Amino acid sequence: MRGLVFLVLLQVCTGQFNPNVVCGRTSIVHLFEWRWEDIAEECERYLGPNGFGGVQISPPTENLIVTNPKRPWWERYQPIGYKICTRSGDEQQFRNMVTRCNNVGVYIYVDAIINHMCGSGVDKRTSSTCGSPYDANERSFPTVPYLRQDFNDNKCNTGSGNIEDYRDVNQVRDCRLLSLLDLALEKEYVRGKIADFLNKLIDIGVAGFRLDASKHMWPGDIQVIMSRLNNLNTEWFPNGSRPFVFQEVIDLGGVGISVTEYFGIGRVTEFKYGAKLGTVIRKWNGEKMAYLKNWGEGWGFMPADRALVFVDNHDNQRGHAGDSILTFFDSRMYKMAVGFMLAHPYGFTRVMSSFSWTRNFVDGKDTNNWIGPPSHFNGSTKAVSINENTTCGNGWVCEHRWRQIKNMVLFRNVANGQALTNWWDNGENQVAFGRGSTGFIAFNNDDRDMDVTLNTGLPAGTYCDIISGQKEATYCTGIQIAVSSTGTANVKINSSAEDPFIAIHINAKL
Ligand code: QV4
Ligand code: CA
Repeated sequence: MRGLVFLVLLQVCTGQFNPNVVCGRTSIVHLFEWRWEDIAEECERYLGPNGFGGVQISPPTENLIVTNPKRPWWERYQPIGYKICTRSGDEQQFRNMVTRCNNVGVYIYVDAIINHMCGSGVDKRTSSTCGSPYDANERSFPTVPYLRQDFNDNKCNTGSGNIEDYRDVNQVRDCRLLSLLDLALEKEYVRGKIADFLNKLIDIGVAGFRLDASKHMWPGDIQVIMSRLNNLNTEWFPNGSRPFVFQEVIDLGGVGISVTEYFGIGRVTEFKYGAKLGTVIRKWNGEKMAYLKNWGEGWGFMPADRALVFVDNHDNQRGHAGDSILTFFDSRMYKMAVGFMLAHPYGFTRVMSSFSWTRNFVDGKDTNNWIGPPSHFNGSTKAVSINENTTCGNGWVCEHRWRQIKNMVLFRNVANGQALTNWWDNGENQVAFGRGSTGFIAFNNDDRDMDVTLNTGLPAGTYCDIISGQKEATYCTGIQIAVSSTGTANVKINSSAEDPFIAIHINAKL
């Protein structure tokens, strides 16, 4: 009897670390700034059929409309209430998206902003995406409603009321991030309003949350709010499923707040991952791919079962020139980095899917990094159009549809649960490894050609490289790789190859 109670508890407690993806699916994609209608279509026509586990969506909550600059993407990080009503769509479109995506086994993860509302200095005549009233100066958000006493103005100990020194934990959590009105999360009333809002989304059918600005919230407060969340909707999820939680905490190892404080609540974003991988692939600071042999905890990253990993995100893809982060702007290196991430067992993986903009670096900083999604003159977001060759149009980059990336998402599903095996490197930037007897990948990031015979761990046969092409019914559209009866393969990769890596797996065997 006691054992039974324990088991039940265990299932409930581990839920928040479990991504809730359909068994055998292993990645989610951030469809940054996409409209709900387009996401619903994408789930059905592309993500479901290609083994994606879920979608991180942009914040669904009503936000203020910023006109100077004109409709930046970041206006959505300034909520003025919890109505589901943004440039991505209204509540009905949101419900439609969740239902349609869930029905094809692609789950929805909401970017939830619960640390703050809009900026403190916003003029009350500024409009909002659903026309709801609010008054930042009066701290009044009537659609929730929140009032003056629901914010941390009195608790914050800085002169400006904003965070002035990141080394002071009290400031980081009780003062305003970027002047954004900081909610008093220790208050019963505020906790209740946030739990109601998240529970509404859960009941609609979402599978979990990205908790924006988690570093700026006391872990104890988050914990209490999370404990009040409903189990997931049983129309799609097993009884007793807990919402998946991943907390946005940027911890690059400096002073201040550590990711470890958040491990009890759910997963945490591992920002070291993309920063380090970018440095390695760019070969900066003497880094080499050979050093990736102990990638993961060996590099000082958090435990694999706590990590949410990514090559770039919507913030750091807009970073300064000279940053190591790789993005679609550096497509050749980017594909290698995403390929490496998806092949490597460490962490739960998120693929980025962006819209394009024209960068304008001034003193190393991109003065255009505010530019919002492709939009019409009236500010409404443009639809994602699909070209005949399956890429996207209208300014949407759709990295997740790049053949190399899409195929590596499938590779990760095939290799799920298999350990990293048969590591090989040349001491420089030629490396290879397998995933048990399910998959094998090799990279040549050196300036000389690669021509070696390696242990793949795979059964004998002819395989289609899923980077230069893929397997169609009975043939390969790209390179073929022969695996011998002893599991070895001759791997040739020219340093000048369009994509200097190859990958094979058991579902791409002829
Ligand atoms: C500015 C000044 C303030 C000043 C204020 C006065 O910076 O010091 O007091 O004007 O009006 C926008 C502007 C920013 C402006 C702010 C308030 O860019 O210049 O403040 O609005 O008007 C996104 C953007 C921000 C944007 C914000 C709100 O990145 O530029 O701010 O949305 O619209 C830390 C945190 C981490 C955070 C990261 C950006 O630890 O949690 O900074 N990341 C998340 C999101 C991110 C989002 C927020 C948090 C806020 O990933 O996208 O910020 O929700 O590292
Ligand atoms: Ca706070």
